[in-house]
Formats: sequence, structure tokens, C-alpha cells
Amino acid sequence: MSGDVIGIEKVRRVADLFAISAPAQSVEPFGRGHINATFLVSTGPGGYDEYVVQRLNRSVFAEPALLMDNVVLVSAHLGGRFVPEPVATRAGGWLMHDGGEAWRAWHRVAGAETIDAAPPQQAGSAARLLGRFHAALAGLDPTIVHETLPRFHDPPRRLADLRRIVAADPCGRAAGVEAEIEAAFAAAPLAQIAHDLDLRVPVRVAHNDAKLDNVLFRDGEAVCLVDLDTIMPTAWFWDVGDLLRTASTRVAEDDARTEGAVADLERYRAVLDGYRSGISSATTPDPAEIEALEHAGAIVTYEQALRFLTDWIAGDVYYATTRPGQNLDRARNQLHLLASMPGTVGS
Ligand code: GN1
Ligand code: MG
Repeated sequence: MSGDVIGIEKVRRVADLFAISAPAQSVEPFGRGHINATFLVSTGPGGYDEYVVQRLNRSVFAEPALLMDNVVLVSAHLGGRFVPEPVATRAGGWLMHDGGEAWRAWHRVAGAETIDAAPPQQAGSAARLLGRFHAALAGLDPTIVHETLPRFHDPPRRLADLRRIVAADPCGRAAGVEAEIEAAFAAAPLAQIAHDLDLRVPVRVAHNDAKLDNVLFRDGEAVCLVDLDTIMPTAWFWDVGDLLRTASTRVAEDDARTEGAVADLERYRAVLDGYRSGISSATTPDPAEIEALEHAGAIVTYEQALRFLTDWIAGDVYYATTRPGQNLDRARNQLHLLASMPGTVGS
């Protein structure tokens, strides 16, 4: 869904309600998220501090307060490692409410940037960071973390959503994507594999959106995981799958040149090796969690293909788009990627 336009003055006024070091000066749109509206705010020029200010998407996140409870709980548990630090409001909470909207702010992680694609060394570094992040969360009781988006990672549910929207076909788009729908249905055994694994792995506090775009790098090393909105009690293999989905290919998830969307085995292995070394530095995963890694990349790529294809047929109602046909490109890209992902099924 393409969001409404938010004025720069508005963001500046909001930013000043947070405990930032000086009045907000420059404001610019920031990041590549598909859900929230995100801005980089700085207090400069000259000797300035930088902040990331976001308006949460209320149609996705119905309960921002619970979401921020999760963020704050995890940040405190991690003691400043691995994730950015939220900024409180001057009034003393974590959210600024304005009409029906909810805003929050973070310190920008100094000198750290996202990368477009991850050569093996960076793929391994991102995965090691994810492993260390998981290991550090192993001691956090998942029952005290809110499930803000119930059944978020759930391929059988996403497949059922696709079947439903194909039957309803609200925009007359289904006929144009018969091949994609067929490919999505052909890979349905992956949804069952995901479901069976999910029943056997322990419930863990996980990130749930651990794609490459949500990893910040400094000098080629992964230093931080951002976008903590989906922290929930789920399972770790979803995160590894998301990193495999995004770091083992050379092209972005919306690249229309779908032939480029293939898993590079060197990068794929770098992710798995990096993850195993990161996690084993501080905890021993359950055998079912190790087993789940084998299918994780294919499962999450499949789930994402289902979600993009569903949103295309639904008329682009969930994911923000910046051009016509973007959700269709995303769906085709992910289906192409899926075909080369180790652990996949179907044709
Ligand atoms: C969304 O917020 P953003 O753009 O990082 C989505 C993820 C998808 C991702 C695909 C709450 O993440 O689940 O994997 O797009 N987040 C939500 O890039 O649906
Ligand atoms: Mg996200």
C-alpha cells in the first residue's frame, strides 16, 4: 500500500517531542522498509546527532505499546549489544501518539550502513551476528514476550490466504499469473515441512524479519540488527531462513530480472557456517533447530513468495510499492529464487 505523504515539518515537530540532544534540523526519508514510514533526523549541521524516527503502520501493528514492550525488553536483555537504542519521549514513554498514529525514535547506529548484496564474507558476518543475537536471547523467557502479530510465520496460513484471494480475485489479476499460482501450489509440501518443523523446535524469542536489509555493516563486518517490530516468541529457523533468502542471492527481492534471483551456494554455505559458529559461541541449539536449518531458506523464500503473490492479486493492499507491478516482480523473483534454494520441493 503506498502510504500518505508525511510533511517534513510534521516529522521535525514529532522528533522534537523525543529526548534528542538538540532541536531537529534536517529530515529525510530513510531506509527501504515496506511497512512503516521512516525518516533520518539530524540536529546538525556541525557537531550533530542523528536519529531514526518512524511512524508505525497502524493497519499492520494494531498494538504499538505491546510492540514497544518487546523492543525495550529485548534491548535491556541484550544490554546495548546487537540492536539500536530506542529514544524515549520527553514525556517519558517510548511512543508519541498523535491522533490515531504512533511514532517512535532510535539513535542512529553511527557509521553503520546496509549493503545491497552480501559477498560470502559479509554473508557469513551477518549470519554470525544473527547466531550471537540468538545465543544472547536464549536466556530470555519467551512467555514474557508478546505475540504482536499472531501466526506471522506460518506458511500453511499464507498458502490458505493465497487460495482465498485467487478464488475471490478482487482485481481480476489472477488470470495473468496462472503460472505463478501453479508454481506456488506445486511447492505446497514446503508448507507442511515448515509446519512439522515448527511443532518440533523450541519456542524462542526471535527477530522474525532478519533479512539482509535489516543488518547494518561497518567496514564489511555486520554490527547491528535493526527493525525490531516483529520480535516475538516464535522459532529461530525463521530468522536463518530470512537471511538465507536475502543474503544468498545477488539481486534484490524486487528485481524484475528474475533470472538473477538464484541461490549462490558459496553465499548460502557462508550463511549457514557463520550462523553455526555464532550461535555455538554461547549456546547449544536443540537438534531439531539444527535440522530445521536444512529447509529454512526454502521455507522462508516460499512464504515470502506466497505473501507477495497474494498481495499482488489482492491489489497491493499490504506492502508499500514504489512502482506499478512491484509486488508481481517480487513474487516472480522469490519463486525463481525458490527453485534454486537448497531444501526446496516441487518443480
Ligand atoms: C516487511 O518492514 P519490512 O519492510 O522490513 C515484512 C516482512 C517481510 C519483508 C519482505 C511486518 O518487512 O515480514 O519479510 O517486508 N514485515 C511485516 O521484505 O509484514
Ligand atoms: Mg520489518
